[in-house]
Amino acid sequence: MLNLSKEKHVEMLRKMLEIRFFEEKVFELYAQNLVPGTIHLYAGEEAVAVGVCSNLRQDDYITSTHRGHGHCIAKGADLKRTMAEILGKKTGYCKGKGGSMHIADFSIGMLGATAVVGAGIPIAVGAGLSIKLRRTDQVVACFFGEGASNQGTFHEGINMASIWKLPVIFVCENNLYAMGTRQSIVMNIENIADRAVAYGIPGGVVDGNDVLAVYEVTEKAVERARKGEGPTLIECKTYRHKGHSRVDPARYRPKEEVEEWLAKDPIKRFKEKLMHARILNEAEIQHIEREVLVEIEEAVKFAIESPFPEPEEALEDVYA
Ligand SMILES: Cc1ncc(C[n+]2csc(CCOP(=O)(O)OP(=O)(O)O)c2C)c(N)n1
Repeated sequence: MLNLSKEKHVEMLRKMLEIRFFEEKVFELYAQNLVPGTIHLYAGEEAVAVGVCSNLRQDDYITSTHRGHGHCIAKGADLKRTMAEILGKKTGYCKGKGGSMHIADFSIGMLGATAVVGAGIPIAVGAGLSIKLRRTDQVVACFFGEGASNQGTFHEGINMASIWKLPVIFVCENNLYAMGTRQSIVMNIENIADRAVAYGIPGGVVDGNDVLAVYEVTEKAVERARKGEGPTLIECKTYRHKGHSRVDPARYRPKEEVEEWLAKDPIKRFKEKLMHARILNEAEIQHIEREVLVEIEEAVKFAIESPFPEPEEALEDVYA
């Protein structure tokens, strides 16, 4: 266990549960035809977003991906407004016009999810440059998948962040597949973190299903970034529990592989660790779970009862 307070451990477990229960609910709501557009669920990868964001201050930034609900929640997004946006409602973060893949909340440093694979990377580098020019000690955590690490944006962005020593933590969420494409088909390396060498920055692989391990490596990267020493590339090995998007049954994944990763469920493992270290007992964990379920139910109720935007509002807040 790490030398963290009981409150911090509880906060991390609570955030992971919020993400899991939120995603389970979104999965159900989609089946009820209440979600316009598609969704990409983060269930199974909670330890990454929570391990990273638990090191960040409110004024630090993150950039996200098409699989962004977990990043939003980990950075402190409002569950009600997030759910409302996914359901296309007026009370959502983008007034119901952005949907699942475009949630942003500048007040908590969440610079935005994006449907364009790899597009969050240059945004993070730009935010890093702005921090450097403003001479603050903020940092940016930039989430992206291993598929995105084959995009030009990754190579150009990481190079620029390196030469200018920008305070960016590049967090590669390696869930083994980009849509249905296994990493080994499109890359001749096993670890994306090896790419750090090419840009002269530290890089490392971490068990992305172990929230404390992710926390620990991020802590060092954040410290380095705050001191003005530049970026770090962290590769988190993890696995999405569901298909790429809601309509993907993920039949391309071998059954044994799915079972192996389900057994390494990050929430189950964290709960076991907490109980083993006597930080929380089973009853306390169940109590937190019940509280989180209520929170999620309230978010769903809020979203369902909220109105859709009016047709006249269609062109408001549109920039391009
Ligand atoms: C520029 C661009 N190319 C292709 C796509 C289609 N696409 C959507 S998600 C995805 C796979 C992304 O894989 P990865 O970056 O590993 O993230 P993951 O879905 O595994 O979290 C692709 C190819 C896209 N949205 N944007």
